[in-house]
Amino acid sequence: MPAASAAPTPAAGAFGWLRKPFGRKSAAPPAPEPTPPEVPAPAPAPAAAPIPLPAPAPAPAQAPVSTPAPAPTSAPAPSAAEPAAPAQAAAPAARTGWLDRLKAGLRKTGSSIASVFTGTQIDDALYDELEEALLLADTGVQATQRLLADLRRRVKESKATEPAAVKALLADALTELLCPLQKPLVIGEHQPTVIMVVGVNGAGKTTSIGKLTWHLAHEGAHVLLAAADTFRAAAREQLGVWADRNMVEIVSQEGGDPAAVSFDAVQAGKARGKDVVLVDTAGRLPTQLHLMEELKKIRRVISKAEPSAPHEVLLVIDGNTGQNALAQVRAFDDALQLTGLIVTKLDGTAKGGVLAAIAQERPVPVYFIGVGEKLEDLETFDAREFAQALLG
Ligand SMILES: Nc1nc2c(ncn2[C@@H]2O[C@H](COP(=O)(O)OP(=O)(O)O)[C@@H](O)[C@H]2O)c(=O)[nH]1
Ligand SMILES: [Mg+2]
Repeated sequence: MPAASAAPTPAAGAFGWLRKPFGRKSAAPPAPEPTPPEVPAPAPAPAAAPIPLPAPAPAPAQAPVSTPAPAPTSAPAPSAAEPAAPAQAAAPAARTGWLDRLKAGLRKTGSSIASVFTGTQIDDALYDELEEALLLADTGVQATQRLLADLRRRVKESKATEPAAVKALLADALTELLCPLQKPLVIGEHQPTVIMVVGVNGAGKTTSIGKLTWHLAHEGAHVLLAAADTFRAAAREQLGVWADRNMVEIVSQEGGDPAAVSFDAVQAGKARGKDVVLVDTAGRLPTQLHLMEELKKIRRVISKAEPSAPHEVLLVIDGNTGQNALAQVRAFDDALQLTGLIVTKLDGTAKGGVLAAIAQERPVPVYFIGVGEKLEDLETFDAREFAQALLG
């Protein structure tokens, strides 16, 4: 029996996104899509083919962290023989906790949108108010127009007569719009899976890498961190702290060239049989062209170390950035061909509508949302949950 089964893992399926049972030599088919969209997505089906993992080294999971106890430990750890259970089934309690925090973060937006539906009539005034509320929630002009048109159609079809019913129809419309963003990160197709993490300063890159590492390590995955934010000693140290907490290795080099550090890390990841290499980069604005060039160089150099890499290029965006987040997605995507997003700080004052704008204009999948500063405050994105949280 694989050693990982003995580790107090917070249930492989608890987060629903890691479909490779690390440390389990299972020939069983991967778990079903963790969160099947409830609404037919208009865009190409987002589901990636689940990937059976090339069974990694017998992975006795790293001893878990000395940090705050993981929320979901109450969920029964799956036996090694079983494939990962779908997320919701595994940890409803934990998931609800997340949702509460997300809802609390989005409450202001929710209450202003919800107030549109407190009247007694479905009339033009209602649609006007809704338009305003959506725009104020950072939804952007295009996504707002699309949602309104879709909503009017749904109202007509369902012959709804109560504003409250319109709110439910709006939740459906929003869910459908957000569905293309709902896609899990799949780890395990490559060994190592190389993930490059980019974004503006303070977006939450290093914190998100720490959280991700924590989840991966708890699944028995062997992670290597690359401190490619080489300019600031503080940045290297911050990543070092996360590495220590998670008891994973780190490749770091004082004042080194970020591309060289990334190259070394990928080489080391290959040589040491790591499952995942996470590359932390220095923050930059997309308008800082020379720094964007540097990111492209990191990307190129990574692929010299491993031609199939980087397998993921993730942009971390601060959920409070408003419409500027969309500009960031466009710019980083143009430069680096993003494969996914992590949207952080949705527990704060974020308005949330920007995800609708992203879905409308540059639908890069949202692999995770951050809802707090703690290790476990990272959750997969679920279109319907998010739509409901947004509408209050
Ligand atoms: N409330 C909250 N704070 C976050 C979240 N993610 C990151 N932060 C905080 O944002 C700040 C900047 O994070 P950091 O990871 O250093 O950003 P980086 O510059 O992109 O690496 C830190 O104080 C983090 O604790 C989140 O999801 N929620
Ligand atoms: Mg950082």
